[in-house]
Amino acid sequence: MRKILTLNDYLEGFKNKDRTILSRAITLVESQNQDHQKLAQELLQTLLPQTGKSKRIGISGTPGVGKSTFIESFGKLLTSQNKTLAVLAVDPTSQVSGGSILGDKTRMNELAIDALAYIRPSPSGVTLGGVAKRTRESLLLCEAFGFDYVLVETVGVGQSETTVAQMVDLFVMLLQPGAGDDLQGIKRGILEMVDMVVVTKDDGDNHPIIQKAKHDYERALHILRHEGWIPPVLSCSAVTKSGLNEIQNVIEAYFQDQKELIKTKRDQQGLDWMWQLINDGLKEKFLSKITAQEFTQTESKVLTQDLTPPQAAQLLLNKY
Ligand SMILES: Nc1nc2c(ncn2[C@@H]2O[C@H](COP(=O)(O)OP(=O)(O)OP(=O)(O)O)[C@@H](O)[C@H]2O)c(=O)[nH]1
Ligand SMILES: [Mg+2]
Repeated sequence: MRKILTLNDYLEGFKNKDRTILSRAITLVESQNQDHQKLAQELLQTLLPQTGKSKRIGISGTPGVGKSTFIESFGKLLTSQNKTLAVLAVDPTSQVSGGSILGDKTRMNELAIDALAYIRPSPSGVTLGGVAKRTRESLLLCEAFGFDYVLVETVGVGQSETTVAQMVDLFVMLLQPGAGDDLQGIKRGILEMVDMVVVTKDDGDNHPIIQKAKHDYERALHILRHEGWIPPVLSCSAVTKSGLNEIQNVIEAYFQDQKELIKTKRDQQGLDWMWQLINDGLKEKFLSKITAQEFTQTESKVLTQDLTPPQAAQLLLNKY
């Protein structure tokens, strides 16, 4: 059995830059066990003053668009400049497909053994809501550990994009025209969230399609976002590595020049997080006050029209 770690063990491990301790701290915040949760909160509280210094970048896109390969190439570019990075994955589908974690392992081969990089696959067996909560906390742990960058990879399915957009400074959408990512196919809500678009796989015969798609995306973003930061549209090949330097330059310029925007974003994200936790906590308390039977009975009355939905809701809320 592994030794049970105390708060001090964790803090000591963080001070000594011990990766094993970081991994165990993330496991601690992912744990459902109440004692673990209590210790995790104490740890986060103690480490809080050391957080906030990383560049938080979200990487999203449909399955197979090239997220992991991009992170591998971009990550290697960063580490070649002696910069450190942590990679977290938010992937609610991986439990179903089972493929992505394996995929990530094989596609981040070099980064996985790079001493300046740290890769943490998705937590398994938790719902998206749970993943979100844990990823936020894992992100803070990585910051406290001192990584220059924290990259969060998420597959662009359902709510996960919004979830990640709400915890990063720069939300990057990877797109692959010709594989379903034509302008018409992209949800408007997503274009409203992105801070940067990267067209992937700009190699081989793809170049002409990609040039055209870039113009389309640019035009769409200009129509949608005409003030403040207008998301740039770039392209790269994670295989030939072309375009990666330019992407890095744009990213660095964003962090350099948009400090105020990033501060506003982080402030808002902090408040949203607090309210999210209040909502979750209230709901949990409310649900614990009412029995399953009371719920079923009230639901039946709504179905038989003995109660209107507002009456039913009021009846249950009154019990709280
Ligand atoms: N030609 C070319 N192929 C690429 C490039 N980037 C990724 N690929 C290929 O595209 C496929 C999917 O790449 P991944 O990096 O696993 O994509 P992903 O978005 O992480 O996929 P999921 O994690 O499953 O959602 C792999 O076969 C890669 O080799 C690129 O820049 N050029
Ligand atoms: Mg992947």
